[in-house]
Amino acid sequence: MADLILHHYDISPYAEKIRLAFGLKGLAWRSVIQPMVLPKPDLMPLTGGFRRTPVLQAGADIYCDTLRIAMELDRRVPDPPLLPEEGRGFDAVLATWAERVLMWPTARYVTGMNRETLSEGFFRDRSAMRGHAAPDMEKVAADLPHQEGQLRLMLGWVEDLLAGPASDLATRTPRLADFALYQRLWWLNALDGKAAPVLAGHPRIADWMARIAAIGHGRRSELTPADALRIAAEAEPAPIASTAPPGDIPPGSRVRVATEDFALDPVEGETVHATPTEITIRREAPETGRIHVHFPRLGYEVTAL
Ligand SMILES: N[C@@H](CCC(=O)N[C@@H](CS)C(=O)NCC(=O)O)C(=O)O
Repeated sequence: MADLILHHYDISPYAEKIRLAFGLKGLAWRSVIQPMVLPKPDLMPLTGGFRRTPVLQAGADIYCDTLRIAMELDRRVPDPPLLPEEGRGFDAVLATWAERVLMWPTARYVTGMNRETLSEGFFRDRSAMRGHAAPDMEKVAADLPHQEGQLRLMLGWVEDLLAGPASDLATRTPRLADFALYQRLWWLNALDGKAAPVLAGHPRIADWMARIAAIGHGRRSELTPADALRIAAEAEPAPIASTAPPGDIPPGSRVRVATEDFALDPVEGETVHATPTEITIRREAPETGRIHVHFPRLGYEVTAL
């Protein structure tokens, strides 16, 4: 099987999910550092326009979104599973809450508290990604007490969950959902750590985070973006052997796949394979030749062209 190549940057919380997944499964992987902001000239030929972080590459196969990456890692190394069948409803609710609700006060509080470390270009890029004008830094600073209040409420809920309804998170073998919650809290320690004090006074969260951090990142070695492109150009996409029932989109359809949230990043291509949970499209780029780009269906809109 082709080597696993993660396109990421070190302070990406979503990438931290996948680095921990490598640790959990004891995997060796190659690390390609991509820019935090656009342009991303060495990533776009691989994804066809998807800019989000992280992206997993295996030869000429490109996996977008941490959910789709986890599906592929489970296919390669089933044990321990990131997406076990048992408990999947609880896991999906936990991950969705962490990444769609807790996401916002953590993102706003960390970037606001560390605004002097982050460049103006970073704020401009993220606002443009969400279709907004660049933020006024005075307003960002003035909003911090509100964000901190929201965050403290939610951290109280997580502390409560760990005490009772979700106490098995403290003992079970971690899964993707555990890493989804963890990555939001890990982000509070990121950059200059100016947001980290908000975590104090939550002993269960502290113990649980230490347990997850101890998993580590597996065996990482660096690779240049140019080498990653060369590997894609020299490879052919892996044959898709699927026993899944056919989905709603016949193979060979020309489609556009775009995230449902703020950064649309549409990618166009021809369907190779589609089921209710995943879709794979074929693309060609001069830098890479033929590529298969894989997405989850959750959170992505597929439009027939
Ligand atoms: N649903 C996506 C979300 C990924 C995401 O939002 N990542 C952030 C970085 S942690 C991002 O893409 N930011 C913009 C960028 O890196 O260009 C996933 O699970 O992979």
